[in-house]
Amino acid sequence: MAPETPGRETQETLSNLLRETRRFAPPADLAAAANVTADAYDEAANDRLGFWERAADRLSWGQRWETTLEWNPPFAKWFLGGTLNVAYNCVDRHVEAGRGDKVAYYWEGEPDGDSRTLTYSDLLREVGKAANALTELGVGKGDRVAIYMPMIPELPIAMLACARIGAIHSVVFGGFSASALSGRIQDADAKLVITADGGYRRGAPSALKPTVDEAVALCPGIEHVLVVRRTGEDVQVTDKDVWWHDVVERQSERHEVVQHDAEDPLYILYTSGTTGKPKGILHTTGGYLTQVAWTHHAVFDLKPESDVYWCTADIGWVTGHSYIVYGPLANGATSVIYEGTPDTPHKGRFWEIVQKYGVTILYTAPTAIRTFMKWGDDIPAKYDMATLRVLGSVGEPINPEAYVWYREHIGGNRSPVVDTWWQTETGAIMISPLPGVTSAKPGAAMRPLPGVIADVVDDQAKSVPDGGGGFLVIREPWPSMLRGIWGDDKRYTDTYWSRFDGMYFAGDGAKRDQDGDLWLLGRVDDVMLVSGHNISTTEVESALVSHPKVAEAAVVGATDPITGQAIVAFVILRGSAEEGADIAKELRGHVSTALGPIAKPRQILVVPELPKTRSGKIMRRLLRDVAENRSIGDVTTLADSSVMSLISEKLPSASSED
Ligand code: 6R9
Repeated sequence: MAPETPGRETQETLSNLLRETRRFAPPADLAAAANVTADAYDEAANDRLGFWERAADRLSWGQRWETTLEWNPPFAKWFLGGTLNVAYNCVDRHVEAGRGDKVAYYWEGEPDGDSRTLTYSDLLREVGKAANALTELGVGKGDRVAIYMPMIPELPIAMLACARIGAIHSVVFGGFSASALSGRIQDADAKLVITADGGYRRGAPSALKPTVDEAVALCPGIEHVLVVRRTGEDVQVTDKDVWWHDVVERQSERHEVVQHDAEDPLYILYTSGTTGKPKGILHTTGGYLTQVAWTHHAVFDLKPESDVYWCTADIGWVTGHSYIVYGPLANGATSVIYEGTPDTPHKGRFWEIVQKYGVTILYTAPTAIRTFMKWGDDIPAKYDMATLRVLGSVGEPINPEAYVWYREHIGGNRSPVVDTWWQTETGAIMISPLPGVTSAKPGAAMRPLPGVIADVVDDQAKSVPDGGGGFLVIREPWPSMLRGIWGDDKRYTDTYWSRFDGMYFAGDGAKRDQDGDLWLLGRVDDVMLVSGHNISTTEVESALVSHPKVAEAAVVGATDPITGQAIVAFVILRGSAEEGADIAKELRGHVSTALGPIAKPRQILVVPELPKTRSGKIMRRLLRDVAENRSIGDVTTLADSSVMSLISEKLPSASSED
């Protein structure tokens, strides 16, 4: 039986307010040459496991598997009996096939002119040396290695070296604090940390090593700290430290490939979720690589011979693991990696990089897109971006208006946008249009990919009909699914598999429209209950962003004596918009027209910034504290903790009257 969620059982499921009629069909030339056609849906529907077997056959296996799937809910094993090496699949096999001179990464540092090009042959040598160095440092199969690095080539090299020898990496985003880092090192019981003296952020060196020193002081299990010299700034050297340029550079470039079992762990990646201790999400080898490689090939229509692909995420997040490192390299892609921020040294930096490398596929996040909208259309207009042919979005629901802006101002109205829904836990993209198949709707993730069985259910676990809203679930195991939470099977079962019997519950709300297409509506923890209606934050935010003066919006439900909860909206205006006295009235009227009076915010506050996690997701929990005049809760996961005081200052001017 599903546990109770107080207050929700008797309520209607998510209201479905937004009406969107725009459609964008795939470009004819892209459709004609697409890697994946509509047949894939039929193939997978007829024989789901056979479909994933064919996807697995895109990889090179030492020994082919015997059992495709062993499912003891909620524990799945894929491709049992099979052996493979992830690093071999990502690097060696491309060199062996004569593509050693092909560029794997164009790396662009933040300081102007700082760039490096690594071919697949270069990568093979670097990964071989790093794998030999890890062995010399006493790291073996199954050992955990914490990686805390800036966005430099040594980061994917370190990950691949771990994968090569079967060590389990745990990449910790370089913006996390010493206590976050030490907690993750301790939870995984890592024996080595790989780091750098620092990286470049917003035009200046930003040190990492002091944070590592502070963390390692609390972690007696750490035997060595392997340090890349990136900025050349002075660092304190401890007796555990070894320099990358000493230990790695003197190693042999040759490292014999060893095969690992398909279910051997590949990595742990911590995700904090909304509350509680971070969860160490565990991914394994064969199923993970199968699904990241296939989805990267299918969703981005990657042509390794001609495409230049750029995912702007940080490798410290799952998006970087799956779609900067493992997926693109398994497919032999040429990718761009950029070290810095989009506004350094100027706000056209991304578009300058697109122009410089002739980027053809761009994968970024709605938070970045809305920031570019705020900065103004004139900035991307200065650059030649005619090479772009597919655009992707990930991380949050993309508001229809942001989608249309991205399509028009970045994609020149010619490139399809794929809105890709997935999670750290799912490992790979689960719901997304296919660029050569789907007539996409702005703001919709559309359909589960072939081989993925997703559904929207009500609180009784029944599928909602077309036009209904509810909880997004996955009904069948998928190859790249998490295999558990590191060291805590019970938490794994409780967190993901207990809300609905036999289904994976992702924590997101969704609706299925009249055509059966899926729209993500945000985390269910954020859903607002207004006069008995469950209203999604995403829909109200999208209505606000569709107003020409609004660049970004976050809405929350605040306790209200009459309606139970009332909607409070925080908005950032576009660069060109004036904050007139009547803006709140104007926007309330706009939402009321777009969605209906039930969704009209009680209050609208114009703010300079919104609180975001370091991966760019809006933290509505903190805005609820502001809206309910409470003292503001835990801000440790905020990217910029000063944002909350900027927002609180705005509060007295909040107007709630028409
Ligand atoms: C890949 C990633 C997962 C959560 C997920 C959902 C939100 C991600 C989305 C999306 C709507 C999309 N999310 N992609 N919501 N549309 N296309 O972001 O992983 O950091 O674990 O976050 O992000 O709420 O549950 P992760």
